[in-house]
Amino acid sequence: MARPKIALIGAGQIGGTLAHLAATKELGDIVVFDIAEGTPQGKALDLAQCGPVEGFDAVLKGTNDYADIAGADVCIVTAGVPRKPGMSRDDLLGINLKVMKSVGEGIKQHAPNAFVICITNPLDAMVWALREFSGLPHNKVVGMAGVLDAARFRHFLSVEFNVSMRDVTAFVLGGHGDTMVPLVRYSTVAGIPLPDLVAMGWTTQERMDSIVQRTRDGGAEIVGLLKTGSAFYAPATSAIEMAEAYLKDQKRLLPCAAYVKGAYGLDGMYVGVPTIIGKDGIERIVDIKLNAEEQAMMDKSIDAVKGLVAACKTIDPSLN
Ligand code: A3D
Repeated sequence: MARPKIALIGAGQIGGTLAHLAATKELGDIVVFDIAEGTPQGKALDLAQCGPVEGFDAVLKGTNDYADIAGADVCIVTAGVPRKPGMSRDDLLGINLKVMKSVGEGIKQHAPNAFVICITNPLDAMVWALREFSGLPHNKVVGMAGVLDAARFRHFLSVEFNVSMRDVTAFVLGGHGDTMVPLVRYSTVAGIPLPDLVAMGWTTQERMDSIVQRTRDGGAEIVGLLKTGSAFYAPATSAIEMAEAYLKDQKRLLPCAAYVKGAYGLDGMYVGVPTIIGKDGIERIVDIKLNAEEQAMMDKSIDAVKGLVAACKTIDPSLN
């Protein structure tokens, strides 16, 4: 049986890390596409030369030609620009919207059956635009944000409690921005909800609140440290978890920016919600019950995403 084909659109910091992870996990053969000449070719060759040492079998190819992504099973999109210190994700909207147009058209022409994972920011608006430009079914186009935001939350919690990260589960919903919604009530240590752990004296409400805020600011904290770009290791590993769930039909329950129509009272928009990912892409949206406070945070986040989508439509009237 032929190996799956994974196309990585964007060969920058995240794209290169995605290629390395996909190769070492032997998820398939990998094509790395970028408009920068030489960058995808150089990264693919460098990574291919890891093969003999790491012992993986994967063909890696770098290209500037969309025709090379033909027939891809999975496309992961990081093309665009990342933010610099002082910038918000929303500041990237104008430039990255144009990038989504060319990427969407490339995927539509050459890989219309792929499961597409968008990482480019501002995430919820860009995955929506990418879906519009590509015309692929909504269940096959999804944004990566919740897995990363939840991973950040889980990391901070495991350090706070001094327990293994493997035993910490967390949910972060809503848009991937300052209004994201870390759900304390649905986050646990081995099934014990965080509010119970506060009541048990494992931490204080004040410290819990500051961890929630640090999670919301998780991306900015890394941008502030790196100064020249944004996080790339954890974003890449998060997207690979989603790609693997699709390729291996794992039916993973992962928070993703998915197209929601009906659930959460929404009338058709992309936003972070719990989803099941398997061989059909987004197979189910999990409509969990929110209390009044959580719903208010979710509503605020939804409004922020709607504002970004409206801005996209103003910049590119063809999206109306
Ligand atoms: P970077 O290292 O700059 O790589 C981006 C690559 O895109 C560069 O190699 C560019 O040459 C390439 N590119 C630009 N325009 C095009 C085009 N039209 N077609 C193909 N390739 C193009 O950035 P990065 O890898 O660090 O980040 C990529 C994106 O991910 C940015 O928009 C970030 O803001 C975003 N990001 C999202 C998250 C989420 O959690 C959603 C986290 C971190 C970064």
